[in-house]
Amino acid sequence: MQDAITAVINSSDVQGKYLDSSALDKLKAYFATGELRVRAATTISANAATIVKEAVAKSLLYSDITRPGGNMYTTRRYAACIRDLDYYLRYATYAMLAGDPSILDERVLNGLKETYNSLGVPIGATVQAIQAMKEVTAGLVGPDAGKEMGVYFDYISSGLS
Ligand SMILES: CCC1=C(C)/C(=C/C2=NC(=C\c3[nH]c(/C=C4\NC(=O)[C@H](C)[C@H]4CC)c(C)c3CCC(=O)O)/C(CCC(=O)O)=C2C)NC1=O
Repeated sequence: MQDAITAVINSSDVQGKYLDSSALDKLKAYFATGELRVRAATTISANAATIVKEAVAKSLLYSDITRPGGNMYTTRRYAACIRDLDYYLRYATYAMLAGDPSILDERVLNGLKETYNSLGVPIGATVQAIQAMKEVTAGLVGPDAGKEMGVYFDYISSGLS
């Protein structure tokens, strides 16, 4: 896993240089948003179950997916879906705190599409639910932190697509 600081340092180290002004600007931007990130993470962790529930209500409930024959039908599969959404929310929050998406590649997206395809989990509907979490989260944490979280929800969505 990488974060905004190690990303900048690693790329300077590869070139055997001190941080140049663009690297320093990236660090400054990251440090300047530190408080925002920590506050957003606190709000998200206190409201995680609500975020998932509202996102499901916005995107999946009362669709064919929750009816007999749908992939969320049966309590076991419904619970697996909710659990997956909670994973996405938690890992997007980690990535937002780190200011870097690498944790998503390593711990979430690696092999996920293949798993979904082999189980018949619909990817389009999953992406819709992730996008619904993005909206619900932005509503809770405000536009600036919401935009930052949006980067990582979108990263998961495009990694799945
Ligand atoms: C932390 C990283 C991580 C991820 C991301 C993860 C995902 C993940 N989701 C799974 C299943 C599943 N995922 C879903 C999800 C859904 N079905 C729908 O129709 C909805 C659109 C969607 C929810 C948004 C369902 C229903 C299953 C169970 C499928 C089955 O067993 O038939 C499985 C198969 C094993 C299991 O059932 O636990 C994995 C590995 N596991 C991990 O360890």
